[in-house]
Order: sequence, then structure tokens, then C-alpha cells
Amino acid sequence: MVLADPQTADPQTLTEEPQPTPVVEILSGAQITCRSLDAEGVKTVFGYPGGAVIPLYDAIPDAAFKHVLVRFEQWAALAAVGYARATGEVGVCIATSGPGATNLVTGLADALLDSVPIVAITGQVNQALIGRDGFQEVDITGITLPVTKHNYLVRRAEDIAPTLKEAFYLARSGRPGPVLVDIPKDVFLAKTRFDYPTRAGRKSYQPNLTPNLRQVRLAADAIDKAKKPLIMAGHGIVLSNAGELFKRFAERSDIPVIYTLLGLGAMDEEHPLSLGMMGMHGHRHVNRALEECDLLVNIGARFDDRATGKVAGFATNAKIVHVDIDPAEIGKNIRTDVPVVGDAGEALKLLVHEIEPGDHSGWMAWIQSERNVALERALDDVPETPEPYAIIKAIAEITDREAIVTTDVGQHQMWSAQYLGIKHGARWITSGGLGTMGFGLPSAIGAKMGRPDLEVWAVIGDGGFQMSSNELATAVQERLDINIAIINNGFLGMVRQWQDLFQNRNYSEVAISAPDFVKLAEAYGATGIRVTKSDEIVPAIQRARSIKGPVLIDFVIDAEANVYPIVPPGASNSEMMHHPQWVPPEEDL
Ligand SMILES: Cc1ncc(C[n+]2csc(CCOP(=O)(O)OP(=O)(O)O)c2C)c(N)n1
Repeated sequence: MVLADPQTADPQTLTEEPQPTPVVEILSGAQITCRSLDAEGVKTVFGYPGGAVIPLYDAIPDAAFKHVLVRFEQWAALAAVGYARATGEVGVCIATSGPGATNLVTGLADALLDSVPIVAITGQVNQALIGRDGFQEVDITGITLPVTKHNYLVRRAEDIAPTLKEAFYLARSGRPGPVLVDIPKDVFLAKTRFDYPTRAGRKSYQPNLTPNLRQVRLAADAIDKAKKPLIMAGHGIVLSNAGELFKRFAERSDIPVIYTLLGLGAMDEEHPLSLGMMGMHGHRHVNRALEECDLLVNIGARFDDRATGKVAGFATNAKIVHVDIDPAEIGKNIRTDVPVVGDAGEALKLLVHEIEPGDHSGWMAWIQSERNVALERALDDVPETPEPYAIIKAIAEITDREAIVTTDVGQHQMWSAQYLGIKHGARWITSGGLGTMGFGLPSAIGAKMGRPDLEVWAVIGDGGFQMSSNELATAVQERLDINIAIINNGFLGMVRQWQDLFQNRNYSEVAISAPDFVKLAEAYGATGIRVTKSDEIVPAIQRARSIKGPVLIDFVIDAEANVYPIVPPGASNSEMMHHPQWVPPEEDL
């Protein structure tokens, strides 16, 4: 029989038939953990087994999600980060107690600084051994307290499901971040009924998504009055999936847009209002615009020092509007005139309505006149040795800027940020806040697992690649179509560059040897290609795209190529140093 809808039916007419009692399932803590992940809709987890999680691994074959066996737990955490950033879903990683758990710490810190939602599950020793220096016991909740949004030690099997429910909620809500759930072995083994909660929440945690309308109106008023406004786009726009709204806001206000490293792709960099990256390796015209602007509207960025340079010299003529979901960010690094606390998307929805259509074509023309035109022209001469910027541009052009690109940390990362011309923020996956070397390959693995439909490139330095090259085995085992571009200069390039420019060329411990990367790729069962000449760049990229499975291209570049512009550490953005070939625009004919 069809039962009446209890919401709408007259209570008198509701049938009194007894409801079948739901079947209560008695499961082990390990099974509950797996069923909870399934209930959260988790499709892929990245992990590595060990003693304390053997019961969990016993249950994993019956779970609906897929487990990817990494080669080092740190890269499980960063694969989860890559997965989360590519999909917008929560990334999940698993490690055993002790050394497994401590290996996650860097990945958790990376996720915290870049506001990435991940849940890490660690095994813990039996509760009877906690505090007794049991084998592989570390106080991982104590260790990770400063690098997680929240963490838990679960003491009863009954608490696993509600704790995981809350962990996922905390990771993805408000300002996203990493949450760790530590589960002792005896809790995995204990049995109890499984009942996944439908809701999660805490009285003490109420993220404020919708901004105060009065603050939005003050911001709109400042925007309407400004003569030389700039929008600073941050990761918050990408995280709240607010690209379309952001474009409408920029277009309606007609305000030029500059990007933080993680804000790149908040709007297509080829949009006429897009100016490019700001800060330490920002474009000249962008940093010049920051000096001149009378209003800076920061949406979803946290005024990181790599973006601001010396605070005292930052946007000194500008009134500051700061839209951020985290009230703790307001006024933390930069004085703020109009704070707007809320989700970037919610704030943009209101702002688009409140602002008047603007016209800043004169201001835009001035900014464009400050571009590095002379340098761009000089860079058109093609030398025989592959130029790093030419490699990056070729990847962008050949993939039509549609591929996911992950990077490692260093010069190649900055060349990528400068020359990829990023179209979609969620396809630009780089370690911003923590600057974690080794990030490039595991995050590409995570991204490809999450978005198998998209082409994935990892741009990596020869130093950083040697930190996580073991993950080639994971990529081969999973038969992942990932293309790896090693920008090989034989140095820890970015450190060498600082020594070159700021330490009187005292190249201390930066020359780094490497295995033959082509042979290394082949040893793992991947394909290796070497490029030593400029005219080999394009054919190599095309060939890599046509080959199944992981492909590594070893691009051998000029060992001492530098990234320009560069703002010296501790200096203002206005004190940027330029490429030696650079000619100021007024002298450019
Ligand atoms: C784990 C870690 N250790 C050290 C650093 C400091 N660091 C930043 S960039 C860099 C050099 C990177 O060299 P490479 O990977 O070859 O890339 P390149 O700069 O040459 O492009 C180093 C050592 C870091 N960011 N992360």
C-alpha cells in the first residue's frame, strides 16, 4: 500500500500500520569506518597499511570506495589534496600509527595553509597501550593540533560514525581544511550497531556564509566611488566555485583583476580584465597597479606575504575591502577599511546587485602601458636550449589551457604561474602557503584519480621530483595517464637564484645530481623522453599526449635561468628586480 506523505496528510488519515523495524547491523569499528566513508560518497582514498590499521585494511576490500596504495604516506596526504582540489570534494588518506601518522604531518599543514578539505584517518595503538610508549605509538592528535582544522581520538566504536560525519562536515564547511581522526586498534576491532547520522554540527562552530548586508553596501559604495580600483582574486573564489559570479562582478564593475598564486584561474587569465599574478614573482604592470590603485577589493585571499611584499609598502594609496569567510583573517596582515565576512560566492551574489555599472577604461589603459612589452618581445628570440617559459607556453597552447596542471615548488612553479594563462582555478594545483617540495607528482595522481576525464600535467623541478619520484610506481600501478614535465636545471634552482641575486653567487649546496630520469621512468614501467633543444619541445609534448600511462619528459634547460621579475625578500612589491634584458616601457619604441 501507498502511505500518505506525513508532511501534508491529515494526521487522522495516517495509517497506524506498524513500520518494519530497521535491521540493526552489528559491525566492527573497521567496517563502520568503511561504511561511513561510503555513506559520505567517498570514491577514492589514498593510503598505506601497517599494524594498527590491519583491521581496517581487512574491511577495505568490501568497501565501495577504491583504495590507492601510495609509496610514502606524505604523498597519500598530498594525493588527497590534489584529489580535493581537482574535484571540490573531500580528499581522504589513511596511515598507520607512529611513523605512518607522522608522515602525514606535512600534507596536513599543506592543506591547512591552502584551505583544502581533507580527512586523514590514522590507526592508533590499543587503548591499553596509550601513554605507555607502545610500539609505534605517537600522540598524533597532539602533534597535529596546530596543522589541522580539528582532530579527534575516537575511544569507542559507537563514536566512529558520528565522528566521521562531523569530520567531513568540518573539513568541507566554512573555511575548508584538514581534519584528522585517530582510531585505536581495539576500537577498529570492537563491534557495535552501525547507524550513519544524517546531520552534523556543533554549537561552537557556526561558519558565517552570508555576509552582513550593511558591510556589503559599504563595500559597494567604496567600489562605486573609486577611480582606480583593483580586484585581488584569491583561492576563496575557486573554493566556493564562484567563478561565474566573480566574472559578472568584475565585468559589471569594470575593475581590472589581479591574482594571488592560488587565485589564478578565478577568472580566465585571457579575459580582457585579467592582469595576471601579483607579488614576489608577479607581473610588473600588476605590481605597478597595486602601487597606484585607490581601492583594493580582496576577495577570498589572506594577504600572504609572498603576495603583499613588505606590508608598509603595500597598496599605500588604497582603501582596502576584504571579503573573507574567516573573520580571523580580517586585519591580520593588512589594515582593512571595509571587512565583509562570508563565503566568496554569497558575498559576490550580493555585491553584484549592490554595485553600479562602472567604466575604468582609462585606468586599465594606464596599467596596460606598464606591461613588460620590451621583454616579451626579447623572449620571442628562440635560443637552442629550451627556455623554461617556452616549455610552459607550449604545454598551455597544446592542451588549449584545459588540462589540470600541478606543480612542485621552485622556479618552474613560478614560470608556470606566469606563463600558463590559467583558465580554470580548480585545474591549477600548486602548493601555495606551505611551498611543499615533492607536491607535484602525488597531487597529479590525486587529481587524475578524481578527474580521469581531464588531461593532467605535472610540472616539476629536478630537485622536487627526487623527493617523490617513488610515486611513479603508484602512477604505473594505477595505469594513470599523467604527463610529467621535469624542468631540469641541475640545481635547486630557486635557492640557487636567491644565492645568485642576494648572496653574492655563493652557490652553497644547491648543485644537485640526479639519476637519468628517462631510464628511471623506464625502470618504473613508464615512458621517458629527453628534450635538449627548443625545436624538440612541441613534438615531445605531442608524443607524451599520445602515449598511454605515465610519461616523463626531461626538459634540460639553461642551468642558470632565473625567474623575473622578483621582489627581493623583505622588500616592497614596488622594488621588483627585472630580467637583465628588460627595458622600461618609456624607453620601449
Ligand atoms: C620540503 C621542502 N624543502 C625545501 C624547500 C626549499 N626550497 C624551495 S624551492 C627549492 C628548490 C627547488 O629546486 P627544484 O625542485 O630543482 O626546482 P627549481 O627551483 O629548479 O625549478 C627549495 C630547496 C621547500 N620548499 N620544500
